[in-house]
Amino acid sequence: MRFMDKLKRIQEAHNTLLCVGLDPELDFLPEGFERSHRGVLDFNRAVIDATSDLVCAYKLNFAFYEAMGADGFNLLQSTLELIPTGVVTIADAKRGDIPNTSRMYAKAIFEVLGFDSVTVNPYMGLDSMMPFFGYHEKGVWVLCRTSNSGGADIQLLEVDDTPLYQLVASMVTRDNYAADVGLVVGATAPDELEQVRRIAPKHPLLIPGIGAQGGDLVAAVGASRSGPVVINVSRSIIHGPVDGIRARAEKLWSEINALRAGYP
Ligand code: NUP
Repeated sequence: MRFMDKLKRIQEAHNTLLCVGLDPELDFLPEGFERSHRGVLDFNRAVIDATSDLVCAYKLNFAFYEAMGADGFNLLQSTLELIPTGVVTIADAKRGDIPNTSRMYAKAIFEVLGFDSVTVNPYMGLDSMMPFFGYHEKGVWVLCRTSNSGGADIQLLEVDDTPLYQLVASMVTRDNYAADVGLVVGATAPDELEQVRRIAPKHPLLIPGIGAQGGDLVAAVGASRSGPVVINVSRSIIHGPVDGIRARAEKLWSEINALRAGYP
């Protein structure tokens, strides 16, 4: 099944655009969880058990796992095993290198770990992303306009009067690839989100920045009117008392769906 078919199917089945970010930090594990890789796995299990019917995807940011050393790599694998079949998995690894090296990155993430999709960094150009784009049945999310304030330092620079993030959006969406290609656009940049939608009306967008980063939920959900959208929320769901995880996820699920219900 193509990546986009898997995403569409789960979004319809669970009536959701929500993706929960599994970004566990030892220091933020709720009470009752051991401060160890075993405790992190128990925590990820608790998050998945509490939210799997509310989400279309889980996004695992590699930084939080790599910071745990060798245990972290095993945790990526064992967490993936806990995610129900049908729910999309996103490796937020922001990869990209010379083609020979990117091939190994892609192999590790798609074949060894078995993720459905990965985030890639376009800074090294199209050939650095092609090894990822070559995978049938996988998804690739290209960083376009990131949610951090420093993203503007580079992404808003203009080349012949066009901001770089718009050139990235045009460059990666003008052709079809074996993999399904989407763009990462932060909810903290609602104007740019609109511009990206203008350039790529039908391409999937991965939208982080809701909650802890103060992003604009109305703009994020609005982007779903023309094409698929996945809205990631990490800290504002997974931080806090463990028995509140479901309620926090449900609140966002409801807010997102209330906005969608208002569209003609
Ligand atoms: O532009 C981006 N902004 C962003 O926050 C691209 C990302 N991949 N992320 C990631 O999304 C970030 O690294 C973290 O894993 C998640 C947002 O987390 P939170 O702010 O919801 O806790």
